Amino acid sequence: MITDTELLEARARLSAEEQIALEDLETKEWIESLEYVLRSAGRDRVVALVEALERYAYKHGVMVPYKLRTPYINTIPADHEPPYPGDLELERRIANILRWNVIAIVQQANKKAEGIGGHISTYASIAELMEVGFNHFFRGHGAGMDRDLVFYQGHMSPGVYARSFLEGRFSEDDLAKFRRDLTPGPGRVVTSYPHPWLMPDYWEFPTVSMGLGPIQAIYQARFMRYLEDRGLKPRSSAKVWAFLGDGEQDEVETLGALRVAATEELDNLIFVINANLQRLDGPVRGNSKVIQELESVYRGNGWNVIKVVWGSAWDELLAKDTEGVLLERFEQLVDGESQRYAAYGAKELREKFFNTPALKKLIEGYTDEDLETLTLSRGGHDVKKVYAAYKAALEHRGSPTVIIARSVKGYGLGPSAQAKNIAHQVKKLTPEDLREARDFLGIPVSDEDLEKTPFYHPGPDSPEVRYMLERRAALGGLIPARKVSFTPLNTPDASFFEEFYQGSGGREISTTMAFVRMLTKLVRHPEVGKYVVPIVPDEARTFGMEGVISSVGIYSPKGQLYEPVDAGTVTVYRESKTGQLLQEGINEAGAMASFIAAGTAYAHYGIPTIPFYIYYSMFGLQRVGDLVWAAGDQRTKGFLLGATAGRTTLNGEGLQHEDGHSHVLALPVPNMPAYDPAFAYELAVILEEGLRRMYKEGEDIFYYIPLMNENYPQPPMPEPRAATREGILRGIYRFQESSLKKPKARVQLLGSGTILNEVIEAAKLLEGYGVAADVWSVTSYKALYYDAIEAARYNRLHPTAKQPKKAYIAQALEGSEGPIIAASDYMKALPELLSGHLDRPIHSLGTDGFGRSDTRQALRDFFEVDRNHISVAALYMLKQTGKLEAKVVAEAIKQLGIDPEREAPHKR
Ligand SMILES: Cc1ncc(C[n+]2csc(CCOP(=O)(O)OP(=O)(O)O)c2C)c(N)n1
Ligand SMILES: [Mg+2]
Repeated sequence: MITDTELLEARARLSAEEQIALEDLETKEWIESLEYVLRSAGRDRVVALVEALERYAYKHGVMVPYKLRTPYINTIPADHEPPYPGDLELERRIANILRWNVIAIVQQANKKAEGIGGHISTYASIAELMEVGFNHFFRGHGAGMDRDLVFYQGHMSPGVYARSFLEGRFSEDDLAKFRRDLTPGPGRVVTSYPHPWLMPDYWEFPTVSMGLGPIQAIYQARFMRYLEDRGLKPRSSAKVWAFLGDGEQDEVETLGALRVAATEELDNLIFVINANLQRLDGPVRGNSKVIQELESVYRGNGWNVIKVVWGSAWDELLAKDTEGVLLERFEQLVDGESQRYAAYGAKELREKFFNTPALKKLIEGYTDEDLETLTLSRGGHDVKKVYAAYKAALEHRGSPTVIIARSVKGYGLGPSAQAKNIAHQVKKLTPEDLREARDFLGIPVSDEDLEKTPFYHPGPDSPEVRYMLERRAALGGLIPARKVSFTPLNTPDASFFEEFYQGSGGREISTTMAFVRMLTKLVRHPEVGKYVVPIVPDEARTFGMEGVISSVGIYSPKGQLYEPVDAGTVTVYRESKTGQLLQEGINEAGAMASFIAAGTAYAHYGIPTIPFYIYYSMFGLQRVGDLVWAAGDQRTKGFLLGATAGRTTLNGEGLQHEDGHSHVLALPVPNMPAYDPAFAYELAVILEEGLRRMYKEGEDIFYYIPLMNENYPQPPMPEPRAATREGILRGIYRFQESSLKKPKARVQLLGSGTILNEVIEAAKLLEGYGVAADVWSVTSYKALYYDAIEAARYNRLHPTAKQPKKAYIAQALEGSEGPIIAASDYMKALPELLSGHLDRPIHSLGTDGFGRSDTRQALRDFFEVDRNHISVAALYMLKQTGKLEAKVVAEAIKQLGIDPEREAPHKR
């Protein structure tokens, strides 16, 4: 037999021409073989063969370069397109009427109020992508659990309003209220962007902060599966559709969770990227092709990618291109160049795109008009191509699909805006552009009326409107629509939490441990238990929650395909298809998106799941603050638990871990109560009340509660319980009153969280100075602050009121004696918030500055929140109010070993 070496040598002896001829012959034979297989056995067999070849090559040391990019043409060739089920001409007219009304909405709004803003160009580019969905795919509420969830690209909201107008849901008065939320008069609130907070019967998902839509859509699709796998919801064919910008793809939140969607095999998820090649300032990738880049990113992450690059006008040229010259030219094209063709039209396309004899030959006989059509013939504006892609996405199984559709930013808006870099910012069209747009869109508005840019409605009996309504009726009703059918839960009452009200009987436990015990109890609650969704970002062990993992199991759609290494132990790492806990890995943004999905399931499915997201407090509000804001906007319910909180309470981890500011970051979110509980009974009261308010009363709020890892005996709830309970919930109650007989002076000490223990110790120290100190637990500066500013506001606006309102903090401290000193493990700004609402100043101690690693004692000394500093602060305030001599304070500073010349902690 001939050896490998002999074979190699024989081939090497051939002349150059002979070698080329041989290679041509080989290629031809292989392609013919493949062609035979394709024709006789179909596409799947071709894939299997090519894969087998690749495996063979790899085994013999040949690395076939892995390609994530396919040619710059449509994924679905023209001859594979399904027949179009709709009325092409009617749909074209509808899309153009909608485009016109978007111009009218924004133009009118800006004429009435300069600078009110709004966007025209985004919708102009996405109209067909949306319309194919509205007319043929998106299932509304009538479809029950098969209803699709749609994330609308934020900046195209005027197009959705325009549709509601044609459908008869919105009147002209409504459209005239666009971006005028506060303007009285007829018309409903029509917000700038999708805001469920302001339009709770309409929008479901806030998407306008770029990147938050995509990550939320992924976790929404995942949570849909979770509900189905756990048997809380019937299995359905529902899809999550997310319409996204190509510029938006640059956000880390957009790309960061793509892998999750693929590993979880979310074939109920469809992304549609409106690749108009532009963002706000200019081209997204002027020097290359954003579609090709995104294709590789999504393919690399395991997604099914469908490119919709070219419109039907190019089909004829592609069919003629037997030599592949057009394909080659497509590869050379960059987006900046593409954009110019859409902006400058036929002449430039003829000269610059068809720039070789072979290419010019392809367009022989093409008129300028034909070429003009080519410039705008992009996949994203061709409903037949879009339909084919959506249908393929719907039928695809095993992974999520992304459709990347090429469009023109400002399509149809006239020469000043269409595909120009300023397109995104255009609010008003010039009179010439308006005329061009009207003609291009075919809107019957006279020249005289053009200036007013009137809304155009073809009439309720017009073929267009009848068609739209029929299509929507067939698909389950008009959308967007947020319809909440809330069934109140019988949430656990005080008796459920009784053990926590009794204290730990001297046993030293942390509030984290108390919480874990409460959670463990809650998941077993007969009514509420199954709705509890514990969420952790790979931190369960940090918080002592490993027992929860084994008892409720980690959700995995695959179950557990291996025997866990700790099988047989009580804290086994148990994964299960019906697992209740969401283990999100090191991914706070993803976990927050899960929190939102779980906390809004009451609205989307009528299933009141209760998320408890337990995370490292430092990596919460400051890490995912924008998602928290979006959670508020979309009326999320649930509990955010910032564990290992407190700048000096988490002691060994240093400045990147020690959180002393989340409570300040919690202030801005209006519907998020924030508490800083010191004791287990406080936490129990807050949880009980939170469950009641959210899941029994149906309030759209969610809670922020830090948990601490410092162990100490948990005291019983002070009597009378009702009063303590009210104080805990409203933000302050007296924990203990000094029993010092005949004190020289009296002070009021306010403490929060673990620092309350230091305050209690300070009260003892102060007795040594003859000072009586009453101790208060402040559970929520946020609650006290908002109550106080509300009272102040009432009084300001009701100057003649017989009964001025008094802030709760003032009521609580009324009649108490002496200066007020407040200490917490958070920034000093929190107690300062209350200063103006009391008859006395508050002296505030807190943990401003970068943290350090050391013992709790050392840290509390460093940040000046320990018992010694609290005592000195109390003595100083007594000196300030003339109750003590300055030298007593100076002596105490010395006695307590405090260095007064030390630099302030926030400067160190
Ligand atoms: C997080 C965030 N950053 C910035 C913006 C401001 N912004 C609004 S639209 C836009 C450009 C959007 O481009 P693209 O995603 O391509 O959408 P298009 O309008 O082109 O469809 C920017 C930067 C925002 N809304 N959100
Ligand atoms: Mg764009």
